[in-house]
Amino acid sequence: MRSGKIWLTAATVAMLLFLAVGTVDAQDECIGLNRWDCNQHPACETFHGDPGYCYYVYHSFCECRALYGVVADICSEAVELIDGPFDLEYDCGLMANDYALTYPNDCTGYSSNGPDGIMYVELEPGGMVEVHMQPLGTGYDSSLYIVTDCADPMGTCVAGADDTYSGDEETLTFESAGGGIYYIIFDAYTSTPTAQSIRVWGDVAGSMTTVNSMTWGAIKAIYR
Ligand SMILES: [Ca+2]
Ligand SMILES: [Ca+2]
Repeated sequence: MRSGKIWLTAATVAMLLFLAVGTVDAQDECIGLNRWDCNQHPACETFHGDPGYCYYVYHSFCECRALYGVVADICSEAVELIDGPFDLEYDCGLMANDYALTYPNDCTGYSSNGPDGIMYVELEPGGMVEVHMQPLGTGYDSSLYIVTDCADPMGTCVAGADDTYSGDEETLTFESAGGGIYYIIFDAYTSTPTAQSIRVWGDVAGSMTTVNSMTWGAIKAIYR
C-alpha cells in the first residue's frame, strides 16, 4: 500500500519553481537581494525594458530602476549615476524651477531661476564626478552645480559653473574628500529659457554603487 507521501519528479519541481517565481513581482525579488547581487539581476529584465537593472540604493536594499537615460525634475526622483561614462539628453521644457541660487553666491556666481533637472551620485572618499552640459539650441544659458542638500542649494553647494554664455557648454569636475551623496543640478540662468533638448554627459569614478559581478557565494568563499 502506498504511503501518503507526494513524490516530486523533476517536472513537478520545475513547475512548482515556475509558479513560485512567476508570482513574484520583479521589484519584490530585487528588493530581497543582497546588495552584491543587485546590479543587472535578471529579476528586473522586464521591469524597465531592455536592459533592466536591479539597482542598489543606499546601504540597505535593492530596487528595480532604469540605470541611465532619465533626468528627474526633483531630487527625490533623481536616478543615480554609477562608475563609468554617461551621455544623455532631456527636454528642459518638461522641468520646473524647483531649486535656485541667488546672486551673488560662491557656487556659480549667478542666480539660477531656470527649469532644473537632477541626477545624483553616491561617492566613496576620493570619488570623482565630471559633468558637462550643453543646450542643443539657442536661448538657454546653462547653470551647472552640485549640492549635498536640495533643500538648501545655496548653503550646501560644493561646486558650480556658470562661466559661459547662452548656448555654450558648462563643465564641472568635483572630487569628494569624505564621500557622500551629491545632487547634480542642471539649471539655467534665465527664468524662462527657450524649451529645448539639453545634452548632459561626463564620467563617474569611485561610486559607492558598482556593477559587481561577484555573487554572495563568491564573497562568502573568500572567508572560508
Ligand atoms: Ca532653477
Ligand atoms: Ca526641476
